[in-house]
Amino acid sequence: MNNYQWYPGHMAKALKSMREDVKSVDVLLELVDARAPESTVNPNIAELAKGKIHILILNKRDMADDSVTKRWLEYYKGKNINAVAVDAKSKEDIKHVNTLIDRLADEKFSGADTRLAKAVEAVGGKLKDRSIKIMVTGIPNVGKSTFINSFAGKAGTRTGNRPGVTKGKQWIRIRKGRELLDTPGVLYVKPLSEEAGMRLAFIGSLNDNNLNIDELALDFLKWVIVTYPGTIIDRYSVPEEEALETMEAIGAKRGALKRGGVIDYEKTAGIIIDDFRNGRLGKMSLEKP
Ligand SMILES: Nc1nc2c(ncn2[C@@H]2O[C@H](COP(=O)(O)OP(=O)(O)O)[C@@H](O)[C@H]2O)c(=O)[nH]1
Ligand SMILES: [Mg+2]
Repeated sequence: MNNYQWYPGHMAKALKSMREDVKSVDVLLELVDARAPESTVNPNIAELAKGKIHILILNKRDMADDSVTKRWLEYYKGKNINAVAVDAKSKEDIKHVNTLIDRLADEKFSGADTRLAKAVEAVGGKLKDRSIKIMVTGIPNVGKSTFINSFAGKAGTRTGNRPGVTKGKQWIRIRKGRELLDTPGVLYVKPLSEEAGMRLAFIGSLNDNNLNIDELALDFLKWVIVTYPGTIIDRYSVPEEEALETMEAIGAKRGALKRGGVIDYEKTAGIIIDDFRNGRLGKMSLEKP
């Protein structure tokens, strides 16, 4: 059976909630994982982002292979897609996102606002400055909450509930003329292939409770030994052999043993996956353009 299942029920429910919120939004910041941008992209984004500024944020760039991330950015540029690579915890990177939003918002809204302002003035009125509304979206575990915290910063003040936003959600005024929805839009993806599902599982975007962790770690070892040779040797000081032998060697080395000295596969698998997800195996990309 395929270890990398998805759940259409979640997807439909999440989409419904997001469709409501997105109505009052000008800018959609779509977070994907810089290590696997293609597999972590939102399936319904084209529909949701229609008429809005859409920026692809390749998050966790600090965990990805820099040369591959650079290629992804060139790839998106070639497709006229706004994309920027960030580490959500870096102030400097957050600044880059703000600069990009300002530039795109100026291009898109300024002209229209000026014309509208002139028309309003002509009849003796004054146009009230309207805030640009920003929303973050992405599949599970791409760093939405972390990004929102950094992006809102200390200056972020809640501006209270307003019509058009789902109950329990609020706008945060992040600076003059910019408001951010405090809750991200979560969407789920149907993996396009078993490999895509595997990548989602590696990075923790599929529910671990539904995964066979031993199988996941074996798949990961198979992949990493071929793609980033030397990684396993460096980290665990064991030879890189067949995935199963390598896993057993890691288990033995780390003392992940059951009664009688047999390898505890589940524990060993947990160590490997945890090391990868916490960046302890080094910077790696799972997909190339
Ligand atoms: N290294 C690194 N870790 C990140 C980054 N952004 C988020 N994380 C980590 O990724 C995990 C999931 O982040 P979270 O914000 O909860 O993701 P969400 O499910 O999309 O809200 C957490 O352990 C974060 O600390 C990043 O840019 N770099
Ligand atoms: Mg979250």
